[in-house]
Amino acid sequence: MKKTHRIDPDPAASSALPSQGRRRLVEAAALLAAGGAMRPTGVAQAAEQDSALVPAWMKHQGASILSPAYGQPSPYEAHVIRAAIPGRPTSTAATSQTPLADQRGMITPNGLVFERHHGGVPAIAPEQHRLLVHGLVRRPLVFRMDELMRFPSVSRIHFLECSGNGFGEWDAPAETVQGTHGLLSCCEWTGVALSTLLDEVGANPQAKWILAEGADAAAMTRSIPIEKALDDAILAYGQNGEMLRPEQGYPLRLLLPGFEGNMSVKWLRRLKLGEAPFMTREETSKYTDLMPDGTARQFSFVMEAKSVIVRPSGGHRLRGTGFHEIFGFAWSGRGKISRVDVSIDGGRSWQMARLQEPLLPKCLTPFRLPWRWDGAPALLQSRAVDETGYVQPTRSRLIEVRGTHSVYHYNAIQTWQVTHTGEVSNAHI
Ligand SMILES: Nc1nc2c(c(=O)[nH]1)N[C@H]1C(S)=C(S)[C@@H](COP(=O)(O)O)O[C@H]1N2
Ligand SMILES: [Mo]
Repeated sequence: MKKTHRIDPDPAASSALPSQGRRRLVEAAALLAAGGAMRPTGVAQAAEQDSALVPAWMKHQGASILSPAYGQPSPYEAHVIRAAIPGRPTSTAATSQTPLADQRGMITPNGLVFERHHGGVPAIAPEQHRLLVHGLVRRPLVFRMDELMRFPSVSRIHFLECSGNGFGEWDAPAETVQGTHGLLSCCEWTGVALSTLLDEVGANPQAKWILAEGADAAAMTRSIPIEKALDDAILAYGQNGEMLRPEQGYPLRLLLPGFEGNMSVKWLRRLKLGEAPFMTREETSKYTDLMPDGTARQFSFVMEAKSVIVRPSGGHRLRGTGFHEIFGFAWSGRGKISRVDVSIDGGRSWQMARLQEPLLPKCLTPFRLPWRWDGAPALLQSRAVDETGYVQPTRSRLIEVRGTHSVYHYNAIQTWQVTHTGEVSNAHI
């Protein structure tokens, strides 16, 4: 019988390990956990009772191929779904949130990507969709989808975050991480670099801004600085290996990596080049940040560095003391994440988490820290640092600078409180 390693839930047992410091101890625990079972009692007996334990599904053929032809998650994962933010005026000017606590790795599956629609999801037949590019260009052009898809293509993995993500955290804390951080996703986007298309139409040197307009009932319009358009903007038609989902802008969306989600205009139908920003509704009365002195901060395009622990998080209950993996995401609209620190004591002391590779710019970066819970109350926090040296602020520091009149761009350190019974909840400290 194969011997399994075990992690003793008794904290005193840790003294049996060589004294290599607490960091090494928890890492050792993690390795042991990877090679063995958390509750080894059942495993030892399993070998002897193997024949009795042969499950029913080994005794007959499983389901056939193509059932269904487009695959679905296991029915046992039916609880992993988007959730609507309650209290919205209509179901079409509305928002649903990504179930981050159940995301396994960097990529958000297409069916779980949060949705933000200002006028519902239009049903667009791709052969009827057109993209008009005009204004300060040498030759204004109208593109069909099949024409756009003949251009050289690019694929890149980027997060997309609504600048309203966490808006409730200014004063009304949500219970789960889906509620606090769920206006966030990360996909591999495929399409044409906007710079390629601008070459084709011949952007006039006076063109400094581009108006992007969506073909939805909201006719979402935003002004994009030309530097961003030429840098890394994508006209995306692909999402995680398939065509865009209708909710994400089928058949064509703008994707502005690292910028507030609102500017990644879905169902993109028009780009107009001009000399100045176009001052649309969504960049004047909305998507501006009211500062403590009553003035408004305009054009806060970039999503600053942020992170959150998703396992464990609000609504979870730790099942017993001993090993638990702390798992979360960090991201920055300015580039790569360079470090994530994790605290289990509300920010008094910090440990460096392991970052998942490859480290990509403007991309969700999963982080992990092995943790041995001794049963004492804990305050779990994560703090992201990006390659520019920007450090994610504490809640009090953010409020000191920004006040509490803002809706958008809340990026404070999140605290999850763990009680001695293992209940996890949102704590504003
Ligand atoms: N045409 C159009 N584009 C849009 C929107 C919209 O309502 N209409 N919502 C914006 C907002 S506020 C966000 S946060 C993102 C959300 O993208 P997603 O629904 O693909 O997650 O799309 C942006 N692009
Ligand atoms: Mo948004």
